[in-house]
Amino acid sequence: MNEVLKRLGLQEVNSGAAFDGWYDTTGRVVESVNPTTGEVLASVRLASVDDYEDIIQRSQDLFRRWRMLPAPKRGEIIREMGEALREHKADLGALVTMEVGKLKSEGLGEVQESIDVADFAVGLSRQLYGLTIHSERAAHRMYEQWHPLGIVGCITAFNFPNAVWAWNAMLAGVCGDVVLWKPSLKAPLTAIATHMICEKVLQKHGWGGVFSLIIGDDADVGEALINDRRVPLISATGSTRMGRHVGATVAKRLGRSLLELGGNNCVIVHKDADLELALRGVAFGAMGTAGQRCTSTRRLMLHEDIADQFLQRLTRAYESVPIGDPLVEGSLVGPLIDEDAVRMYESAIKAAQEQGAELLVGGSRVDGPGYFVRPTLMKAPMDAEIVREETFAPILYVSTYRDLSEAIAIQNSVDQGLSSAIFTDSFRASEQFLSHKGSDCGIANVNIGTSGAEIGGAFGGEKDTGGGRESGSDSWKAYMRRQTCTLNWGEDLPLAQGVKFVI
Ligand code: UN1
Repeated sequence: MNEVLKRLGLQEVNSGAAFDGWYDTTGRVVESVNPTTGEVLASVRLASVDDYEDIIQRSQDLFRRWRMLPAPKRGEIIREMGEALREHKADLGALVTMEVGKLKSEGLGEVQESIDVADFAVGLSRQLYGLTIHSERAAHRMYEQWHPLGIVGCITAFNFPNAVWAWNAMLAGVCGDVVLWKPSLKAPLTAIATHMICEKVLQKHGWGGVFSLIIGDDADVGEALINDRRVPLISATGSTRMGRHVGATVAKRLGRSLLELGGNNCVIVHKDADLELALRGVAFGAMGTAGQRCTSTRRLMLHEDIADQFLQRLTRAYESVPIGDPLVEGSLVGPLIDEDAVRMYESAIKAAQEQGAELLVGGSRVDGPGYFVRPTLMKAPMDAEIVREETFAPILYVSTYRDLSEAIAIQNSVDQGLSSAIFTDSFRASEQFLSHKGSDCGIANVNIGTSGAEIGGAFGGEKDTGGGRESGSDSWKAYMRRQTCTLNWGEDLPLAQGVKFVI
């Protein structure tokens, strides 16, 4: 077995369930394949609904104790997790690259994102504060406080197999929740390695199980999780199709869901943009991570005055971008995750052509092992059905505009609402883009591409993106329940709104 996997404690066949130690799982065996080579890295024996049930019961008990540990003390444990992630950054980053095909620097960047959010959560553990509100009644005091919720179910996608769990777990952990992680079956090894690194810290302090792991099929374990009333919050990252099902199921039992779903992110390059900057921003957004970020740039609107010139430069960049093994320095485009993803890439290009798009660069698979495809640039009518969908592949649809309001309207015309960007040196254009009548997305950037957000901001989007916010700012509130408390220190019992009720 590969040295990196060995160093991270992975085995040829790994268990798919953990709560303060591993379960002897009995489900089918799923292989984790390196998308660069098509080789099997290691396997996982999936967990069952019985394993799930056991973890939930133990989590309920553990939660009752964990919530009583003062938040700053929980923060101290999270701080040590950040340290442990730092220690294993090189190996864990390499594993991300091997398992999902991200560039080496992106694999490392992903682990850094987890470290950053751990640091953020440590500070937060001393800032989980509520408001004090003036009461309308004499000798009364009113305030809000925040309590832990309970068990948080965290469902993650393959494309951020480490950081998205950390966004949720580090915050939920300091908030006093326990977290059960159900990772993607396409990236189980990163989940297992991440779990082991953090679990070791928890166990050292006698808190093994605060973060638990269940790797299983959606049809049994996944359904059990989202239907479970003992799990007050389900945080799910993935496709809009998945999120619609999770959201509806959780809503039916009046649970809470935090959804971070598909994007169809647009960059507008205005007539006065710094074209060099725009070129780099669009290239990273559209080709980076082989177009497999929810924040990847999928649509490009060019002002007519600069369109020809910009498109020429972009075409050259697309033609010369190095595609290859993401572990090798210099590669800029790695593989797609699997054969299905390649098929979806191919069928999207075909559909786009049928719907009036013109292929400018790319459009085909790269021969050889692995799931490599050529980054693809297409001139396309922005109202074509395929352009309105999220295809998780490096396909960029381009069109032109004359009037900025028209470009913004097109940018907003899709169902998804995650990320958006404008490149401009005009104060007016930038402010229009950021105004109430501007971008309708959860993320709106100026002179920065659509992907690569920092953890300090709240991350998420509107409409079909699901409305959830994770990571920075006040996203922690999603992991707690709010309580409004009114205290009467007087000798009378006045009723609010002047109501009289004298007995
Ligand atoms: C995702 O693709 O699900 O903003 C998350 C970014 C990253 C997170 C992406 N920080 O591109």
